[in-house]
Amino acid sequence: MKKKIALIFGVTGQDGAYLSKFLLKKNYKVYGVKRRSSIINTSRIDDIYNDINSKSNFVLFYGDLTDSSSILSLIKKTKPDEIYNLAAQSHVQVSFEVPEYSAEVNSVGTLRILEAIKNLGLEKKVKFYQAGTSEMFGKTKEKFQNESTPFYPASPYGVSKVFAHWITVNYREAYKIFACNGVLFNHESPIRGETFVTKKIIQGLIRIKNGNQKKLFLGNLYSKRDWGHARDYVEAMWKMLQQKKPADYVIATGKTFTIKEFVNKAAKKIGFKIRWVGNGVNEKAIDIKNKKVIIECKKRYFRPVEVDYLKGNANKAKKLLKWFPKTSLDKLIDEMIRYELKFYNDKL
Ligand code: NAP
Ligand code: F7E
Repeated sequence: MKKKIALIFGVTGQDGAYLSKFLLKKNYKVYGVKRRSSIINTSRIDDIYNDINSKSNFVLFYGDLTDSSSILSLIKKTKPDEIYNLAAQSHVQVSFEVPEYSAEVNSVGTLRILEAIKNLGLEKKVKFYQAGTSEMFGKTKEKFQNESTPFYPASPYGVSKVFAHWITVNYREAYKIFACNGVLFNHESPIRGETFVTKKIIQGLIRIKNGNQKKLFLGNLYSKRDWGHARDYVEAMWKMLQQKKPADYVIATGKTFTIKEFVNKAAKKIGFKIRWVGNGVNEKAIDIKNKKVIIECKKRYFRPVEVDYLKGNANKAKKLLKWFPKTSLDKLIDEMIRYELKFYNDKL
């Protein structure tokens, strides 16, 4: 049987790495698009990347979502059955500092891929996945967010993804492209980017424990997030593209925790006994054993507008995709800690 071909934009990111490995296991030929950077940016996929072997099922090309010509020529060259758009300026706080670039990549970049599919006449052949986000719900007041919850984005990142969501729906309706939006809630893993809060907390606490760092500086401890595992979530992306009809799906665990609860769980597992003192930006955590302050809040990590509360309802995905989250927050934290400890000869 002919191998299915997938083209992944954002292949060097957390989800790109998990999705590539998932699709290779399913016997796909996977083409990935990486952008040029001044240092090598393939660390998450080095274990599957072999640019010497011309028969490899995993091949990388240079390209960029700000560059229509590269998008068009890569789709033409690779002739994919499925395109996954995971590429983005994905950091919410950074999007306040580079709002125009975030829109250029996240919004117009998505449009560029859809236009390329249309202009190459591939509307009937290619299936398209768009990486949507719970950040689109932003300041919502709904207790659970699902596919019918109105969007109220609260950052340039969230707003840029709302455009990407609706342009995907629009090209599905106008040109009958098999295009799906996955509205994914936060998902983490050992290879999560180091400036996202879960990785920052675990890496910081382990460094403190090993004497390589004195303090961890955080922002708002009271926002709540619905955290799952990236490995579980890439399976949902693939499942969306295997359905008879294209549709949009919320992917979430249905459980939510504050950042402080995450810190408390991680600190305990790493072997700290901590006591919180103070309020707001003056809140601190003290290591009870040696009375040292190990966590402080810093104004610079608070956002101009915060998304306070996210909790997803993935019933549609459970029913139609038979998708279920497999990893609890505790298991996720354990896995992230185990991975981090490898850099310290497993010492705590
Ligand atoms: P990530 O780790 O930040 O990866 C983003 C990827 O996009 C990287 O490969 C990055 O390349 C690439 N990229 C950035 N700008 C680009 C450009 N101009 N042209 C081409 N590629 C570009 O993000 P992730 O956590 O894997 O998330 C994957 C997607 O899901 C993103 O679209 C994100 O917005 C969305 N999402 C993520 C979550 C989550 O909790 N993780 C939840 C909902 C939605 P470099 O490696 O060179 O930086
Ligand atoms: O922040 C608070 C921060 O940056 C989570 C992206 O993948 O998920 C991610 O966006 C919460 C926020 O993720 C720090 O204020 C406190 O309330 O880990 P984060 P995010 O903003 O939820 C969504 C679904 C995406 O789509 C995005 O691409 O933690 N927080 N102190 C902090 N956050 C960070 N980064 N750093 C801190 O020091």
